Amino acid sequence: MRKSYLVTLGTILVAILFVAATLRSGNPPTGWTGAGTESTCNLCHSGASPNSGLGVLTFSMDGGTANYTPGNTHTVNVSLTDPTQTRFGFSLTVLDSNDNAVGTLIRTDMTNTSLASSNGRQYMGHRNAGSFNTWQFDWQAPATDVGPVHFYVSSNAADFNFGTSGDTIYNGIYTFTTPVASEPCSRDIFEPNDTIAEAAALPIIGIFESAGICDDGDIDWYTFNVASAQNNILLRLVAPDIDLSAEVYSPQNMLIQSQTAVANGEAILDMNNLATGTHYIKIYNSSDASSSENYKLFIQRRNTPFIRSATSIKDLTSETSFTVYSPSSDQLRIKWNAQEASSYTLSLIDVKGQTVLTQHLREGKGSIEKQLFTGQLKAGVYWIQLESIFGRNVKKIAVF
Ligand SMILES: [Ca+2]
Ligand SMILES: [Ca+2]
Repeated sequence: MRKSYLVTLGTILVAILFVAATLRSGNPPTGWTGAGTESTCNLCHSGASPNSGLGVLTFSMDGGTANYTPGNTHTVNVSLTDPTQTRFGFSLTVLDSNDNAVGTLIRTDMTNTSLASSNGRQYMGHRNAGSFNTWQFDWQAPATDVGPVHFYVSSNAADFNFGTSGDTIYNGIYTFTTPVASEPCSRDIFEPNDTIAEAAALPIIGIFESAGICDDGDIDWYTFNVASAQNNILLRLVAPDIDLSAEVYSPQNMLIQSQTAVANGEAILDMNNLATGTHYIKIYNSSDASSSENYKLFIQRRNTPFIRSATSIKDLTSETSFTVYSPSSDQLRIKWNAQEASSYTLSLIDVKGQTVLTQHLREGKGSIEKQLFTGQLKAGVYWIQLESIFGRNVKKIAVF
């Protein structure tokens, strides 16, 4: 009977003591939405880099439209979740493409939202920040079509420790246009962008809904810039009807990654540790069908690498982060917490790279614990590997 001991745990859990931090417990200050030359909440609230946490900022108008109607009043929903934080707040303003305020923001929830004006701009925000994290208000569109309008949102998930550290900021830009229902290309605000020389610049974060591929062989090129910080980029292409493909090229025009969003699906391109400089995105029709298609582009950046997810944009690196302990001399127990149901392969690999034990698992979400019996193994160093569609994690052990 061999005894097994844990020699090193690939990841040492470090208890990080966030010393401080709550967000503006009353109402948010104005002028911090990221619109135009504004900074975001991150200038004062420190902690993780913006958009780098486990949280999700969501934004919708009228339940998910990409369009506004001149003169109409639209209902806007903003929500922010972050499983690691307890207090939530946001600030938002609306500008046209010339950075001029556009339309009218209207409070409809006097308990949970606040409205302020400064320098000719309106700011909708939280009121008396607390655990409340889903806000609703109205926006009346201008009387005439003013082209694309952009909602700039900076939100804060805070740890409620009465300071500005330990908070995570989530920023987003959400663009809407007037509807032109029948022809995708006539509502494509980025055209002409048919060649790489005509590529349209995308902000590094946000959702872009006003784009389409036409049935005349249209190709859409975009650029985005990568800085030395937050050089992990996730691009998501959603195409409801026909197969569209996305390709991403480096500043040297080398293909980095390509994915196809099959009909009624999406493609996720996770690109980590990118070089600094201007990168290029190409969107084109990769199906046999000659048809037009509206699509959505989501782009996000952060400091920590993205691990590909088949289902959604969120940090799933923790999906395969496990702990190991040895309750008796001949067994190891492996524990992890699954955010979603998934298939796993749990393996024990020897120093020659040979897999000596394998378990194929199908698990629901929640806390999972599995055991490996090591009594028959030769003494030596082994690696435990837990792999799923979300990623892979390895820890080294020794069997004596
Ligand atoms: Ca187009
Ligand atoms: Ca085009």
